[in-house]
Order: sequence, then C-alpha cells, then structure tokens
Amino acid sequence: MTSFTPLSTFCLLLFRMQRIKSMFYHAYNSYLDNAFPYDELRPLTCDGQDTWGSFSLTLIDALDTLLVLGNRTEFQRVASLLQDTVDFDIDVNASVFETNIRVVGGLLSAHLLAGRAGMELEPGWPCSGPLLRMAEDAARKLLPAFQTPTGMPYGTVNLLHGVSPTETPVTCTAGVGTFILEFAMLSRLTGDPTFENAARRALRALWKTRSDIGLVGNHIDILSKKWVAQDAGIGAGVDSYFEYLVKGAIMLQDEELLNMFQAYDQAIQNYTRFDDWYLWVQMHKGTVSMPVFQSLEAFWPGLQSLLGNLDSAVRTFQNYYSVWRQFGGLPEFYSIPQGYTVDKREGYPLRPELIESAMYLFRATGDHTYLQLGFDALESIERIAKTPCGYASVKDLRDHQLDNRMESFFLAETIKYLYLLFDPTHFLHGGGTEGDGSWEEGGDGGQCVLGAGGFIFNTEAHPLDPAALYCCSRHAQDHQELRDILLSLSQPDGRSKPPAKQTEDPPPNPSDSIALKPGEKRTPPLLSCPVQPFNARLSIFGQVFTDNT
Ligand code: DMJ
Repeated sequence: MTSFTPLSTFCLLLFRMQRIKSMFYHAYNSYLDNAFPYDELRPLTCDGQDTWGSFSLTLIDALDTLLVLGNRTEFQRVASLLQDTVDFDIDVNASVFETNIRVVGGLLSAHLLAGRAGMELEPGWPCSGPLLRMAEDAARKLLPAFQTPTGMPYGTVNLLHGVSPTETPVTCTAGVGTFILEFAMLSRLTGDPTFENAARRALRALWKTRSDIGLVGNHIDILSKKWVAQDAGIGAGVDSYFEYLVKGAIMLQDEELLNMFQAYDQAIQNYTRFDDWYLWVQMHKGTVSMPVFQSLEAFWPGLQSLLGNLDSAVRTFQNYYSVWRQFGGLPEFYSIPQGYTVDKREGYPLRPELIESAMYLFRATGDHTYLQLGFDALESIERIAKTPCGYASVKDLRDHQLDNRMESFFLAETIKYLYLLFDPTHFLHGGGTEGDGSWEEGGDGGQCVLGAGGFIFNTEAHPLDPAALYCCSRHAQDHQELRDILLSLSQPDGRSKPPAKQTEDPPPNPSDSIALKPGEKRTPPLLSCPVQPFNARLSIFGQVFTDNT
C-alpha cells in the first residue's frame, strides 16, 4: 500500500501528522508548565493533581510518544529528568494494574527505544540500563500484591509498606490478567524470573475459575476465587485480560496463552455476540445481563485483526464507528436496543480504543474508512475538548460539558495511535530490515538486532520489542549459572545441587501476603480497578459500575 500512495493522499497524511504533533505539544507543554511533577494536568483550572500515584505519571506515559513524533532531544532530556526526580519509595496506595501498564510499561518501552533515541547506552544495554532499573524498581513494588494463596494479585498496594491487611480481596478480571507482557519482558531482560512467574501464576489461577460455559465474570475475590460480579463481556474490567492472552501469545510465541484465548473466544462468540455487537451476559447461564456497548470494547476489532479475523473485525468496527458518528465521540456506555447513551455514562474521556482499532484495520486493509475515523477524531477532539491549557475529558457528549481532567493515556495512547494511523511507514509498524527499520547494538556479544520484527503494544500503547527477548537470554543464562555457583558454594559439602524445579503454583508463605507491620496506620483503600470504582450491589442489577456523581 505504502509504495502506491498517491501524492495528494501523501500530502494529506503529512498535514494531519503535523496537526497531531501540534495537539501533542499543546497538551504536553501545558502539562510541563502547569502540572509537572503532579501525575496529571487539570485542563480547566490549569494546574496539576496526583491521581494514580505520585510519580509524574503523564511524563512517564508520554515519554515514548516523544520519540514516536521524532523528538529525540526532548526524549533524552525527559529520560534523564525522570531518573533524577521519580522515586517509587513513597507511602502511596497505587493501583497494581495502572502502575504496571502506565509506569512499568512506559519505562520498559522507553528503555528499549533508548538506542534509537540517541541516548548514551551503558555496556550491556538492552539487558541493563537506567530506565530498565526504574521499571524493575516500580515492578518490585507491585510484587507483594501477588503474594496470595491463589497467586491472583490484590488490586492496590502501598508502594512503601505493601498490601494493607484491610485491603479488599475483590478485584477485576483485567486487574488479575494484565501483566504478562511487561513482567515477561522484565524477567527476560533482567534474568530474574520472579516477574514472569508471578504473571503466569495469576493467569493460570484465573483460567481455572472460568464457568462451565467457558466465560469469566467481571470482579473476583482473589482469596476465595468466587466471582463477585458475574457479568461476562469484553469491556470494562475484563478487556485487557483478553488482549494480553493474544499479545502474550504473539510476543512470547506461547501456545498456552493462545489456547486460553481461543477457548474464551469461542464462548464469547457463542454467548455474547449479536449482530456483530458484543453484549454482557451472565457468566454461568449465558443470559443477557446488559445489552450495552462500552467504549472500552472498541479495542476488540484491532485485536481480531491481529488474529486474522478481518471480516468480523470490519463489521464490528462499523457498528462502533456508527456510534462515534452519532455523538462525535464514543460515550462510555451505549444502549444497543435504545440506540442512545446510558444515564451517567455519557462521557468521553478522550479514550484511544476506536482509533487503535482503526490503526490496525487500516494496516490490514488499506481501506480509507479508517483514515476518515482518524480525521473525525482529530476534528472532534479539537472542537469539543481543546482548552487554553490542554485537552479536557468530555463529561457529556450531548452538550459537550467538560471535566477538569486530562488522563495520561491521552498523550500515551490517543495521540500516538492517531499519529501512527496517519504515518504508514513509521518504524513502529515494523517490517523494516534496513535503515530506520532496525537497530543493531548491544545485547550479549553485541549481536542484538532490535526493531526488525515489529512491536507489540501494551494496553497503554507502549511498544515492546519482541526481538529484545532474545538479546538477553545469554545474560539470563549467565545469571542462572552464577546463582547455581553461589548455591553450590553455600552447600556444606561444597557440591552443587540441581536447581529447584519451578512449581506451577508455588505455595506462598501466608505471612508474606501482607507486608504492612501490625499497628501501622492505614487508609482503607478504594476498590481499585482499571476504569472506575465498582459496587457489587449495583452489579447484581446489571449495572456493573457505580454512579460516580
Ligand atoms: C488505558 O489506560 C488502557 O488502554 C487500559 O487498558 C484501558 N483504559 C485506558 C484507555 O481507555
């Protein structure tokens, strides 16, 4: 497709890429001027606030977007600034899910792109480096959440003290199953298998809880393994679990993950699909509990295209695009039978999912419908959400009221996917074996070829390079050999013992499950999950999420 792009289309694409750059810098500069070091910009009051932690989240999340837009000098400046200013040793209750996808994912991706960004690389990169150490540091803070009898993590962890004894054991499905990409990459780069093992243990435990008809619900008690919210669907609370099974299978060439997804997909197609929409159904009976489309579901056509299910992906995309055209954005919830928004769910917080699907489908089909969606999105966001100080979440798509919030995913994902949609030759689309397509340096023996096989985007649009997994395998082997030697030296008879076999479900020490010391002051944390607070009582009536008024 790219070699035959007519000149007029080419110029149009270039023009749109420029506009997206301007959008990015309008928001980014405003964040730096008015909100840094807080997590997020408040675009109506032109100041900042901490939201998901207290780690300059927007800057971490936006770091790789700088490189995507070609700004190597600012990438270098910010990478150094973050190393000097961000500290994860803080007494903050953080979402395990959000910290992983935004912070660990953002730092890992920036680490892997550091060579291309012209950063000075330390010997051993990409198997070592300051951004990798930061990612590892952040991920280590999350590990106490995984020390549970089931291996499924708590939703919230205190970065300094670990999991509070009063922490709720109820978390959403995505909060259990969205770790394998970042944790496996971390383990393979650093040679420490702890992260990947934790993610796999959680995935296997979750898999065992599926219903007889092969579906999972929305919120689970990670201690009792009981489903607390039994609505099964592909949207809020579940979405990235399925995404990580597919992308994990691709990135790690892992059949177990693919088999899991395919079994789920069969049940999803059987029970939840209706006219190429996906409804919410009761996980044990398969009866419809909510005939609603949620904006978070719009990632699904993109995921289907990764699996080659193009026909179905195209039809579902058309359904979702019709909702976009109706409102000039995607409302959080859309009632399919009524063809209208759902009460209290009329907002559009500038989410990326439909644009993300458009990017994949444009690459797969070359159909200009997807460029049109990108153009519509660009125009809508400029018209409805732009403020003198950034871009604001739309509180209500019917009257264009705004909220004083700019989520970090706007710069990490929405802008990035828009730009990549309009730049079909971007290095992140992969396929390059020369020039800009690959990057050769570092790794064990200096034979690391990065970027030649494409990238896998984590659920926050942070590109991960599957080729890097192989750069550090010798490094990991050396680590293992060193560990074995140290172990053998510590044996009384000096003889080496064979390394202990990794069990699938290692029983944790119960005292490890809570890292806070008795008597310490704790704030009862909110139920935490990717999207919104959850109220089990309302879920019984088929309204999965609480009214946030
Ligand atoms: C992002 O943080 C991630 O894409 C997550 O998987 C879902 N929610 C937001 C974007 O909508």
